[in-house]
Amino acid sequence: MKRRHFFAGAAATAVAASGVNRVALAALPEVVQQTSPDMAAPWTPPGVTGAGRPYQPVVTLNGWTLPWRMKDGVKEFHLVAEPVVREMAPGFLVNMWGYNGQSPGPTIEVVEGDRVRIYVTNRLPEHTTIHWHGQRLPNGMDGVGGLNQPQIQPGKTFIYEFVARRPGTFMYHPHADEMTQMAMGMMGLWVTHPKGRHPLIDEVQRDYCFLLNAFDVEPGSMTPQVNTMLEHNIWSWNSRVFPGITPLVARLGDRVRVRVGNLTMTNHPVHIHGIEFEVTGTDGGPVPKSARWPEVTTDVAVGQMRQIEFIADEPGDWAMHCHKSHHTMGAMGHGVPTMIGVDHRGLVGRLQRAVPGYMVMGERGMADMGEMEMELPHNTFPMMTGTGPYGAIEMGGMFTTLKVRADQKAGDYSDPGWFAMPPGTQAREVATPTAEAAQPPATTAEPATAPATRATVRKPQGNSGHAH
Ligand SMILES: [Cu+2]
Repeated sequence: MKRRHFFAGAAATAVAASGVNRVALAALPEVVQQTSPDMAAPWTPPGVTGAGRPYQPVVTLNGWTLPWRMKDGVKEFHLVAEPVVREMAPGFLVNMWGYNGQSPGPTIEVVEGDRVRIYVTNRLPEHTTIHWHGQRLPNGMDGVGGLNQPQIQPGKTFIYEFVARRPGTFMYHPHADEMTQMAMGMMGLWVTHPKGRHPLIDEVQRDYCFLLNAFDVEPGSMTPQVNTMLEHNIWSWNSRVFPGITPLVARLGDRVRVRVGNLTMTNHPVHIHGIEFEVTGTDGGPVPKSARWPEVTTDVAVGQMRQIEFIADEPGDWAMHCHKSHHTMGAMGHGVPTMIGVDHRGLVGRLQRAVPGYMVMGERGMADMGEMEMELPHNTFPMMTGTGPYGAIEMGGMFTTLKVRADQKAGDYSDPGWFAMPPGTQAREVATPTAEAAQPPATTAEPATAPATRATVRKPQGNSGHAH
């Protein structure tokens, strides 16, 4: 009797604090955890009575969809805010805060018109809340700590409950100590599918989603620095970096949708090779067809979502990346001096006597970094990394591939391997007509005796330079 009173009392207190109705007194939904950073197969709801309307599920890059239970016509979810360890790339582990074992948290997928109840349990060392970015909902469910609700204290569980009123792509993240909690990886995606046919939402064969996020993890350490505003050194998609990001796979001719949300503190021009796409929706809703235009890059500003669509009608392995070249790099500091054109001859031996192991780098550009087997500090990843069928792919961070294949089966998201190019369709070396034309451009700097205003220009044809 005492025991029962105790539990009833505890539940009543939690409910009173959350200000939600009595249905909450029922047992909490099971907490589903995911510890693998592998991309989960699309989650199709169980075919139980009242499971809701069917839809084409999304696939979260290196992520998963949170299962729900149906209770009295309400879809119930249980999110647990907690410390997690995320593998950002093979061998590179970072201490983050996330939800249900991962950062980002699981994707929540519902259908327009669904009544949704989300239990949020706080296992962090400080209070938190969840804001449902972009959703139409009652003001008290909007999740801004202090403004719309009291904070969820450590150890407590709150309930959010509302109807998913409009279809689209949304994000969720704390609105409590945002700087720290988002820098630690607390975020997730929410997809509301349209009920029935929607004039502005086409059916697609593949529907991918991911969040742009960023971390500042000192090489050799495991915990992000949370006060960094712009100089992050880890630029990631769903808390993963190339070569750890799953490729987007499509069958030739598929209509593909990609939903990209930005919860970093700078914009990211997301670029896809080989196809043209249209922005068919934002976090504000579907874009009218008359307002769409073809693009190959779309800038996703801070706090925005861009939903893009294309027909995968060109077979191959197409690069897909943020077009800011520093965002396709690994964890190297930006304090490295530019060494292009600097003549190191005669210097290395002397430097190595003072600094054993000193290495000349960068005097021909930085491409050598992609192939160099440098000894890295513990727990980081190379600045340029990943190997393709033709050598090092000199990228890291926000980079992956779009793999389009004629023989990819419908619903098969597995990596088909590298593209076999039809004979005669690949760039190749040409036999040089003269020895002179094969000369590489000079790399030495101007003579030390030259006046400061003088520059030597050499043309690729091997013509001697002329002065300016
Ligand atoms: Cu970027």
